[in-house]
Amino acid sequence: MVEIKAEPFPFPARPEEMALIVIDMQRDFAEPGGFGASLGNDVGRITRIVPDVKRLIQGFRNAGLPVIHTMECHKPDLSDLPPAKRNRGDPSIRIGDVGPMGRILIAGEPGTAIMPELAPIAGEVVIEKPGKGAFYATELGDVLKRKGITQLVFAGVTTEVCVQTTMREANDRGYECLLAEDATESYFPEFKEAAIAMIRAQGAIVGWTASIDDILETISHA
Ligand code: TIU
Repeated sequence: MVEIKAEPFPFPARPEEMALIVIDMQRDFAEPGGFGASLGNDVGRITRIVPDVKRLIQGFRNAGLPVIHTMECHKPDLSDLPPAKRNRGDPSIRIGDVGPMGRILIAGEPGTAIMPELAPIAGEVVIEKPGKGAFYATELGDVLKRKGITQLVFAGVTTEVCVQTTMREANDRGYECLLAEDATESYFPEFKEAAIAMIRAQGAIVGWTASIDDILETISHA
């Protein structure tokens, strides 16, 4: 066992049982004309963390540890899109509608793709998920079991929506969860800060948080 410097106390790492989960680094959340922008958000906040997420992914690849990517997306016939999700709020265009990057959040459309800088490489698992959490209605649990993974490092967007939801799902399933603070972002800085605080409060009630450098320092020497 090795330790990663983390909050609220060191993370007891078992690198051989660890995977990186990169949540939803898709064009739809980061580029004008996509889903994030349709909800009225400043997508520039997301684009800014791309080099940091890339560094974390590269560190896991260099250490020979699995990188798993997720994508929030729906089937072209919308059969996995509950009306309650499609009809939520007052977006400028809805999930399934045609936007400048193709149909919003639909599998296979250009805007739904993972950003090219962070694209999965051969052999990396990509989980397509219809919900905010990556365990709901996906094969993620089976994939992790098959690989013998018990510890998850999290990156991606947005901190308080898909990242936090997936961390809570994972925590309830018995995984030890560590959030890379500088490899996640929200459209709302105050929500990112609050999500980090609530994850590690009460003695890591949902999980730990750490910097990319401290995570890579430990796994590169493991
Ligand atoms: N809107 C928002 O903050 N997030 C999402 O809709 N999905 C993810 O977080 N991936």
